[in-house]
Amino acid sequence: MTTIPAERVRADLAEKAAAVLRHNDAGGWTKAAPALYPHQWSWDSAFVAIGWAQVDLARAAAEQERLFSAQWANGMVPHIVFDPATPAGAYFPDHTRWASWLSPHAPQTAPFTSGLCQPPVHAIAVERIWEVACGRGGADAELARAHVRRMFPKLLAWHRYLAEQRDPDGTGLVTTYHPWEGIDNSPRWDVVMRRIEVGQLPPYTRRDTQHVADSGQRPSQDDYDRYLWLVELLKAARYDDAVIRRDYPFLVGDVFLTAVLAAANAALLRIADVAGAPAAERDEIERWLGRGRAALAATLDPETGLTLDVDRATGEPIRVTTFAGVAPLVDPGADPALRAAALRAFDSADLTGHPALRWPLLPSTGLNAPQFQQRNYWRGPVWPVVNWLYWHGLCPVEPQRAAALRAAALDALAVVRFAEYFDPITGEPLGSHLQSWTAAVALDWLAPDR
Ligand code: 2M8
Repeated sequence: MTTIPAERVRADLAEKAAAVLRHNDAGGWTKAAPALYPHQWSWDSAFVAIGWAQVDLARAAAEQERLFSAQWANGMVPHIVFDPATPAGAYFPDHTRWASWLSPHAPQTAPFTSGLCQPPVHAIAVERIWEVACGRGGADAELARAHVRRMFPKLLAWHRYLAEQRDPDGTGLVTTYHPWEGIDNSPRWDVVMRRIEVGQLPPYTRRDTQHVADSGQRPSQDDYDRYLWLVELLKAARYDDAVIRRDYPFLVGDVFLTAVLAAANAALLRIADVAGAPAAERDEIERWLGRGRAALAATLDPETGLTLDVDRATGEPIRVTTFAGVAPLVDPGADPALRAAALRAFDSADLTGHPALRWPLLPSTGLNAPQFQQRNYWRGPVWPVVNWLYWHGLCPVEPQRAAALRAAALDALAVVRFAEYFDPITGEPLGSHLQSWTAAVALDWLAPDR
């Protein structure tokens, strides 16, 4: 038997990853997946821009600018920008179900959006585009400089929305309104979801289970009813943050969102010079950053070393082992003692050190957790993009660990290719097999400067 040299495998992977982005390219923006997710998703598009930077820098910039063209007037970047050309019924819930125009802040003409947001990876992507362009110099650097300048005020408004509307008391811990704000059916939400009583729900037909035939890989019907009931409540509140904060059943102080925002604020500070940002704006970002880091430290459970989300209704920490428990690793500037605790949990048999793992990667839910389900979406499988975020955070402070994580991820991707997520034990690819953000992080991991 002949073995294919690792270099050839990687060159082939990069070529195929670029082909996935081209395949999912809708012209200036990229479908998160061709059939399952035929619109532009917020955090997907940030990763996608990082991937495009390896293929076509102008296209990377366009990806972000298209997403932000639908930014709400209050700074929120919506979690979906719906493609007016995609036939109604291709994805559910569509823009009519969201009716985001009920908010005076939302776009009142197409392309319409959803009424939620997702983790703010966007500044991290702008910084990466800038870095790649600087490595190339010339016209690429000029293009990226203009991109940074255009994006900076939009990113600032976006982070300000999160700092002020999702954390009005200035505690630093940012609040999530809905599982669809990124980590869909994670067991992190179980305790809050169980409390939700579904009222008169307009009838609906799920589309996701038509694309992913094995419904065991997707959220349950009970979950789906609750997701949609929350959307009805958000519409009744006209997506007004003040109303939502007062009277709404899903409010979680989210450690992962908080850590991503900290990393994104640090990235925003690093590109502030390129953008020519005034001192007052830098001070504002510094304040958000300090608050976020302090809040993360306050969520540490000393017994397990995990940072824990907070159920806002009861003020209680949510005890479950998921990747969010090691969220401080996403932010290289996290408090060193906090990082040390997170590293111990990261290496433990609860997470990357479990002997049954096919590759030592971070699973969405810890393998020893009672909620762990190896093929069910965010309840067990490995998500390559999540591993990219942790790898990115580890690079400056734990270079050896970061190198090991990247190597394991590339070994995995050589097998699972561009699956949305995969079984952490068998390595079976799951969900969509042409997921844009998986292709994008593959391209970045394979970049010459990585
Ligand atoms: C998943 O979420 C969407 C709803 O937004 C869905 O299940 O239909 C999540 O994995 C989310 O994090 C991701 O951004 C989206 C598109 O890939 O799919």
